[in-house]
Amino acid sequence: MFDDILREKIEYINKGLNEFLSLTDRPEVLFEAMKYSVFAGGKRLRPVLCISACELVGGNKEDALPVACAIEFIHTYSLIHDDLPAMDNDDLRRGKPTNHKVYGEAIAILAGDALLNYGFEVLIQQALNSNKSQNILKAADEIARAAGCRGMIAGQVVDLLSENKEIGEYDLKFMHDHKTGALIKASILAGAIIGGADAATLKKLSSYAEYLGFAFQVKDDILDVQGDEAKLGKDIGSDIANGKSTFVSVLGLQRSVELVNELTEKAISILNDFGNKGEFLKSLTKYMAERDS
Ligand code: GRG
Repeated sequence: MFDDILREKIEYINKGLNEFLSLTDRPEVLFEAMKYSVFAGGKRLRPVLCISACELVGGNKEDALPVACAIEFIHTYSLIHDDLPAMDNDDLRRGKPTNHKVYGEAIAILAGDALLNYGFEVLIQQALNSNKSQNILKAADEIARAAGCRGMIAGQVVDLLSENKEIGEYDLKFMHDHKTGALIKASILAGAIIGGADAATLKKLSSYAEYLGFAFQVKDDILDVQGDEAKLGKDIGSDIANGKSTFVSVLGLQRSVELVNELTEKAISILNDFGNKGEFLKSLTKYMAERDS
């Protein structure tokens, strides 16, 4: 049941992404590079969260779709840039060659820039063409702040400055809250705003999003360490993985697993206030904690 609903939502989002990216213009390589990374196999967690939060508060998926797609464009830009030689210098993303490996560094930078810009173009167009433009602007404001200099970019800078250093739990939490937590939270709040949520509901969903985002990050570190251990065939749980501190290196594997479970329970308990309407997001919260990629 949950799997079917999730698949349906992902198909709906992929259709939307496809339509928004059906624009072709010159130069072809730019549009090709943008599409390459958007369709390279992401889980679509942020757009699913956005649409589900909209439905949770009584809104409909059609209104949330452009916002959900804009968020996925911005997320994809961040991954393209994160993989660049000047940042993480990764050859593979989602099991496929990274954008700069396929198109070269200059085109990858520009494809990332183009996706970031196009995300905001989609949001502005939506606001201009809607009779609920105020809500769309409020959602766009959440997304802009989460992606910007006090959000994801600040987290990325702290990440770069922390390379090859041991950092404590406080700094690690700051880094992840900004780098990944902020856009996850904005996805949920933007969806709820589009769905017409009142201030009290937004406050509740804000707490839900913080627990969910934190659990997502700790789980991501667990998956990274387990992936590296499988590759190296040895226990590296207490080392700094790839020159970076992780929740596993700071807290240990066992405490990290416990923490994911505790945060997931707290997130789910907030959804109890939404009755039956909260069931899908509850299952998604569990799915995110139990995922293996
Ligand atoms: C370059 C400004 C700038 C920011 C980059 C998001 C980010 C900041 C870097 C990503 C690095 C990373 C792998 C962080 C771990 C958590 C995370 C965001 C994983 C990727 O998100 P998923 O798992 O990705 O939702 P998919 O591929 O499913 O879309």
